[in-house]
Amino acid sequence: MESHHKLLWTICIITLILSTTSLILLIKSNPLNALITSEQTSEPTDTSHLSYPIKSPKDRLPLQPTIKNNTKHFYLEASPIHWEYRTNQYLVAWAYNNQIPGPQIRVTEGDHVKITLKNSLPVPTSLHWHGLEVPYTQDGLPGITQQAILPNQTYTYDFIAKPTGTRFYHTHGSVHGDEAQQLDMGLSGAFIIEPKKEKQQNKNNPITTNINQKPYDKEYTLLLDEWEILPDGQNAANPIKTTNAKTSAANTNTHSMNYNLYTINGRAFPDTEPIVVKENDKILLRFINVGTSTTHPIHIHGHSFKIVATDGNPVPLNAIITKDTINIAPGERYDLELIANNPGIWITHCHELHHADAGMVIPLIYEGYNINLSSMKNTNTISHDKH
Ligand SMILES: [Cu+2]
Repeated sequence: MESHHKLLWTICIITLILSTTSLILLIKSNPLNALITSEQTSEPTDTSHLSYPIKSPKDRLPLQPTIKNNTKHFYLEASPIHWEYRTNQYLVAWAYNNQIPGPQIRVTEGDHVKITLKNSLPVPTSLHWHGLEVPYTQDGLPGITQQAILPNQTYTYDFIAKPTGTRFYHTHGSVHGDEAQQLDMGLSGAFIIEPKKEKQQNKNNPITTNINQKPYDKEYTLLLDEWEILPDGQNAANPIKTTNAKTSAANTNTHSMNYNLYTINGRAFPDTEPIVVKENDKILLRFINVGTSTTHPIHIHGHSFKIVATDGNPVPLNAIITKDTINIAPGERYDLELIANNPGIWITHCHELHHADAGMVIPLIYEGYNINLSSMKNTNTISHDKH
């Protein structure tokens, strides 16, 4: 009987040593682990105290227009939500159609576009078309080109979409002086205008035919944003603090631009949705800085890229330069062409490394290498359990 117990103990100890060793090896073998915070977990969290609808990337829906009389009509609704910027980590955001960033609007140059915004926010708001050449009456400036859209009101914008390129839409506030506050709550989204068919065949347009005339295999639109989360978990930009806050900051403007969370497409590392490529793919990366205050030097590991468009406009072929880091200021867009010629697992991140540490990192993964991403998530959970 005693020898049976001894055998069991020996098996237990050997199993423990083996599993600990393999765990250490797993952690060491993954270069991304240095950037992972230990409090991440995929276990369910008690979210009963959250007062707004809880939304995450799985709630994203592509924005499809209603097409009538040759007009593409898009519908947006702005409303408060709890956005899951990391697994089980939430912030109060003001969102278009319950998602951060707002849904991408994608049309062809010359399209007649109508966009109806329903304001379900607690404050008046507006919608501005950044980089689009719209009539000034459609520019969305409250107090200048229109009255702010009051809560529960709708407003329809109407214009011809031009010019081709990476553009975006964002709130312009309710009055002069609250644009930054509203934008810092998350009210922005990409507006991509594709070239007309005849322009697509224009050999001098690097966005469409680019350097060696090979079309892009895949494209990603990446919105960079910044957030200030207070110690009690409130979004500092929120003028209306939730009533169940741990501190009584109700209706106090605590917005001080001490950003401490940086997201790519509404998600913070390690839960940013990765860029997935295939070897030899030609990739178009459309970066848009939708933040209000901070320039991000975006760096891609293991690759160089060509800047093929600035603020949506094609760079002439003889002016295209090659870099691996690029400063992207608030409101700016850069279209980068990347040739997937170095298979493996990489990251793209802000090289203001405090921003990277606070979320602005996105994996760049070649197909066939996904296994390391799941081990990253597993290790993450394990490190929480040990904590
Ligand atoms: Cu940055």
